[in-house]
Amino acid sequence: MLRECFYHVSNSNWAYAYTKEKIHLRFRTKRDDVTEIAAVTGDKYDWDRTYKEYPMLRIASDAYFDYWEATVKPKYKRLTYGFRITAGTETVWMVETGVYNEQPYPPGGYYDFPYIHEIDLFTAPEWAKSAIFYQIFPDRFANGDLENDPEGTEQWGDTPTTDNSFGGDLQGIIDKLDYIVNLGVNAIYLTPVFESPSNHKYDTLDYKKVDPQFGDNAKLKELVEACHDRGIRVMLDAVFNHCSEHFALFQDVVKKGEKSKYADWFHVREFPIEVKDGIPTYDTFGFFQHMPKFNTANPEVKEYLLDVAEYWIKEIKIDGWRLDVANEIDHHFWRDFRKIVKAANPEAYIVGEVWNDSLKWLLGDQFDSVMNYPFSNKVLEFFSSSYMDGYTFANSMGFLLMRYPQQTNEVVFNLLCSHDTPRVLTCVGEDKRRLKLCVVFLLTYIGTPCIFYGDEIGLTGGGDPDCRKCMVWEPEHQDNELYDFYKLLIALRKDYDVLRQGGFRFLKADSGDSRIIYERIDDKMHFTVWMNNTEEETVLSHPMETDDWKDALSQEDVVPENGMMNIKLDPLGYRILYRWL
Ligand code: ARE
Ligand code: CA
Repeated sequence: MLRECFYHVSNSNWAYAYTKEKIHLRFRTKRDDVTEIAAVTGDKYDWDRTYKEYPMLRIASDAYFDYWEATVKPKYKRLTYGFRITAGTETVWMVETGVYNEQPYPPGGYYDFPYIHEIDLFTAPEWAKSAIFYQIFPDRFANGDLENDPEGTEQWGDTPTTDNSFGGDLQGIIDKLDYIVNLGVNAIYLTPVFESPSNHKYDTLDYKKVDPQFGDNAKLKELVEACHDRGIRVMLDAVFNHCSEHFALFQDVVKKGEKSKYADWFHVREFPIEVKDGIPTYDTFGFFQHMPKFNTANPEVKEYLLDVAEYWIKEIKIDGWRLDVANEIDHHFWRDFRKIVKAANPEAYIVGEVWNDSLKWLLGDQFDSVMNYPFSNKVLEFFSSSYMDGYTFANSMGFLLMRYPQQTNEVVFNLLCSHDTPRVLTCVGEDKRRLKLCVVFLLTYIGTPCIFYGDEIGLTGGGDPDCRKCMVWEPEHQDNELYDFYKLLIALRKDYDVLRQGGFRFLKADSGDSRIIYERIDDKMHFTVWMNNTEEETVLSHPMETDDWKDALSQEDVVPENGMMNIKLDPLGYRILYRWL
């Protein structure tokens, strides 16, 4: 056994309370090295009377490691524990003080989960586990009111640039709600809508005022109410890392320098405020002088922005916040943000925009979720060509799943693309068969999926701003077959809880083979998804004991032969089978 690969840390994503009664314990070993692990547990105040062993299941693997998990239910909310690890005839024990050939005398030196406090529990909003989001960039979705079109509004459908506008607005979204409902999504995420001089509104002028080119505060309230009437939740975009350089309080600092009472609202390196050799004398988002960075550690700034966060929840009952550049704001701010937001709406969904490993924000005291770009990158890499094999893809997914507590994995914001990235159809070389494989995976995987507006009717686009083309509304220019495919898969996910909450496992993910099979399973249903990520027709086979399988899209019976299910797949084809348990 390679003891150097053993890994566990208490009170982290390796040991956390999943509910007020249950603790998830995770352990890492070298891949294919260990045959059995048991969590040996007890209450340190009366070990003998409370001793209990829990076999651990191997729940994921990546290129180097196997990951094991056990769900432990301590009788008295306290848990002291260690691990007994076996490979063949060799058995060792690992506790907090180290690895031993004999079981250390408990409980001294064992790991400790001191007490499950319900108030500390990380619970994500229940509705987010069943949400299917649709992301809208308001200027480009639908123009419902020509009166509010800004000066120089372009012809709808012309080429987007970093600066031009097309007149999209909130009335346009209201007008298209039937389209959104018909697609089947049950939540929308709007990029910023508050007053700002840009077309993307990520440089805010007024945090409590809807931008006039999108409408007004009453219109936003009307949109949210219209969405709620249709069972659609609404998440807005909170831009608290920075504001516009024309934001009045920043301008006060520009004018008065250190004498301004807002001088400490920003990170000014040098007064007077100016731009020297292209670099502002104050901190900004990136190096964009038009986006001065807030000093969110300043209590006045925190109070101002948290008031904004609370205002829109209380005022128009929004259902969540997506947090722009979330990783560059301090943790104190986000801890207070969560308290204020959850007090205003305990079911509010908090999604941080963090492109990297986000564990520090996902331990229950800050975000519920993050935009899962690492997921997008791997899904696009695997399905955009056939060079990555299933083994490598499965390893990537396993590695990502083990990053976060299960509570986050169940509501992590899974996307294929966004307003910041090239569109999925462009990433897969405009091959709609590959696009469909990405979408099947997105909509049958763990987490909360989000579809970027227009993907469903075949919009293409490279990086920003090309990914922000105007939505196409003429039916003759929409890919209706693709729309129906999205609608079908969205309905499938909505119809079957196992696709949202069930266990996940790869059944086939081999080296040198891009064809995969994976399953979703719970105590009622079993789904298997078969994917041929190659350009050749194939037959995928996997042992299946029972013969009551159906095709989830056609409902036709699919029967194994002599205990072997043989599924014929077209090039870049897929099939989804299911059975009731
Ligand atoms: C646009 C163009 C720029 C151009 C600029 C001129 O993209 O090339 O120079 O206009 O003004 C908003 C607008 C953008 C605009 C930008 C700057 O939407 O159109 O740029 O403001 O004015 C990193 C951050 C992440 C950030 C992305 C863009 O970590 O938070 O960069 N995303 C948010 C929003 C954006 C928004 C802003 C931030 C600013 O979603 O839409 O941009 O409020 C790697 C790194 C990531 C990096 C990512 C993308 O993966 O790990 O950290 O994200 O690449 O670059
Ligand atoms: Ca308009």
